Amino acid sequence: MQKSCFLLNSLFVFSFASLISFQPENASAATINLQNGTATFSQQLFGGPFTPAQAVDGNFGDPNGWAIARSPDVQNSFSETAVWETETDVAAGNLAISMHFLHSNPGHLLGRFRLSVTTDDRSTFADGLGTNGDVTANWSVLDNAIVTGPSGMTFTTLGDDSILAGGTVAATGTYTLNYSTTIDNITGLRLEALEHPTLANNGPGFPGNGNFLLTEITLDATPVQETVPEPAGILSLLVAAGFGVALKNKKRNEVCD
Ligand SMILES: [Ca+2]
Ligand SMILES: [Ca+2]
Ligand SMILES: [Ca+2]
Repeated sequence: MQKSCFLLNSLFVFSFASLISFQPENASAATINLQNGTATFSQQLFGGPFTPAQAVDGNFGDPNGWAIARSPDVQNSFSETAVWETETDVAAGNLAISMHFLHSNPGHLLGRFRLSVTTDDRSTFADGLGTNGDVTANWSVLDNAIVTGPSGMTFTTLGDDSILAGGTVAATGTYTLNYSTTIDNITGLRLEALEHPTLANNGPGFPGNGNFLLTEITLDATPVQETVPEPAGILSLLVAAGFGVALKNKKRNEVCD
């Protein structure tokens, strides 16, 4: 009887150790390449074009990126949208999206913007055109952003989950948006540059003409792995259940004393 009790206790300890060892862990972050940059409008003036393709070309030099000024006279800029495909499907989990504004003409940062993702087939959006491109897809707005940016700048989330930047506008800088999403198999990313009455000429950027220069946008994803126990974990559960039955028998029969 002592021997069988030892065996049961050993199995019990083993089963819990197995359960602990198979607890889910977050995978490490991976950089997801973005491709086929497409926009409603890309700036042609002042040495352009400045396209969303240049915002994912890995070139952090200047000037190189996406900008939206429309005229040298009126110098106006309006709400514009850029989209990119993810090179590979992105699993549900944590998304860190960084927008780098590195133009030598200071203050060319975005004032108001919103980020979204889609799981649509890549062939149905992002045709690579810098102007009048296909930005239409089933977009899901990302929310509850944790934002970091240049020292002295503030970030306020508005009712439509767009983000309004403010405070002391930096000469150059990077905004990093951290999101947690349950959306799985993400195929695309959308950036809406949005006007707002508190910005010069309504924005969307901080300069007097509402322009900005998005030098580069990057996506780092950390998938959250599923919490389903692996086979060894399931076996442990069964062993533990068996031990429970044995414990009941022990109490009834006092076989382990
Ligand atoms: Ca670039
Ligand atoms: Ca404007
Ligand atoms: Ca496409």
